[in-house]
Amino acid sequence: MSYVDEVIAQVVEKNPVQPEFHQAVKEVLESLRVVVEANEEEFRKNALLERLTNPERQIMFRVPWVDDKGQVQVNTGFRVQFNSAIGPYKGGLRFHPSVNLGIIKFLGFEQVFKNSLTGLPIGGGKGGSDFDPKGKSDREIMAFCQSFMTELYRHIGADTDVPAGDIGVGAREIGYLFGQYKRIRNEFVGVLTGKPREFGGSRVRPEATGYGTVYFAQHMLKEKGQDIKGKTVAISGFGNVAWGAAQKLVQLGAKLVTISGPDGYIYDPDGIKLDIVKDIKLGHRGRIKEYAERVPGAEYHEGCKGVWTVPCDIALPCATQNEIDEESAKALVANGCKVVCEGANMPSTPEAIAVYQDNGLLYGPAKAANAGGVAVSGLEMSQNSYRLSWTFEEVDNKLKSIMENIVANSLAAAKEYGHEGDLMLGANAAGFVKVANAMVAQGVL
Ligand code: NDP
Ligand code: 2IT
Repeated sequence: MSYVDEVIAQVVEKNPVQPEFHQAVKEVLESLRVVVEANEEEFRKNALLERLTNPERQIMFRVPWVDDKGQVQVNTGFRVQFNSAIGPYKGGLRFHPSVNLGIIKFLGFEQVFKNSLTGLPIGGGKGGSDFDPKGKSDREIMAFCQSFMTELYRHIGADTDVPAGDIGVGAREIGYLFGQYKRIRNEFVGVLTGKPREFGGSRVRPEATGYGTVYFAQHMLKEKGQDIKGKTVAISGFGNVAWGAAQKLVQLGAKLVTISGPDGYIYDPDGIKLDIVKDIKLGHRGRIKEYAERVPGAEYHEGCKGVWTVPCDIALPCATQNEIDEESAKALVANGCKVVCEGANMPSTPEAIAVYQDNGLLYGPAKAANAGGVAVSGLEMSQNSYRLSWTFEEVDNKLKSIMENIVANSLAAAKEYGHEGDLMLGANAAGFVKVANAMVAQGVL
């Protein structure tokens, strides 16, 4: 059996009931086959793939908190410190009822390669809780965040592990988490990123993931001599990433025709009006259905998968994992879609990716295309260390060049390993090689 297949089999056997983690490992290792084969003896001797797929540390803890009725609630907290070969662990926190150890491990594993691709000195980690922020009062969110940090603080630090946001964790949650860390440690340091601007947050961080995904799509198209201007785009989600992407698309002259939530989607064939979206989203944290009630000609449809059945040139999945399956991928192709660029983490199933490949779509894989968020988090860490704050233009220009470099480095790696134009293989290879070299250089850890 080849080394790659041996390690995949071990991961499946040793990590039962973690299908998302298996999926992420299989995708990376299978596309790294050519790289591994070229160095098989050295990698095997160093047990490099076994070490790469085993987190350095996995922390699980109880999070008790009191709800508005005086009832004690109990959730589970997670932090998986996956790999620190090239820098302190870095990655978001997800608060969503679906969170379990396997989901956090898939996200942490992806984060290792993504962070390497940014070119910044950051290792990979991820955390979160099965806490559901939906429908909770501000006080309940604060109580939960304070309890969560009362355990997490002992495992993190500005030079050890620097969490940020992900699904269900935005500036409000980061604020409460930061406050509690500062109170317990009596230290004002850059231990979290995605902070509000008033206490060390970087400009552009709220928009960074979405902006970065659109910059990535723009560079992919440019490589093919095409412009994003005038293209029709379908987006899923209605959160941090979708909102950043929507704003940048409209600025660049693309036509955005959808947004979506877990229950349904909006289709506005005349182009989504961002001022209305902003009012619903930021004005009163409302539901997307309201958009169709306010905009003549816009339609609301039940079911989140339908968003992939509208005619479009470009699809930007920005909601969650495995949101595009084989059927949705085929629907995209049938309706003329030529580009899929992933804002969410692992939004396409392996079968969907095969459909993109078989039909010659331009495919920007998540760990490359959504790296803009963590990249600006890395820039926030630098600004916090320097105790200064860069302008919007400075950060945005750095983000643009990081995304451009990721496209260029991934294409170069794809070419080096004989798969010209394959951004998935190229991104996995480029991200992996740096981490692998650092691990070997640091000895048996
Ligand atoms: P948010 O919580 O801000 O937004 C998530 C959005 O997706 C919400 O609108 C949510 O709706 C919607 N959603 C959740 N589940 C589904 C579903 N099954 N179908 C359709 N819509 C759904 O999270 P983010 O925008 O931060 O994260 C979105 C994705 O991007 C995730 O995969 C995340 O891991 C990834 N990502 C995030 C980064 C960041 O910087 N925040 C960086 C890189 C990747 P509702 O609120 O109604 O549940
Ligand atoms: O998936 C991701 O890259 C994030 N949620 C952002 C992580 C970060 O540390 O900014």
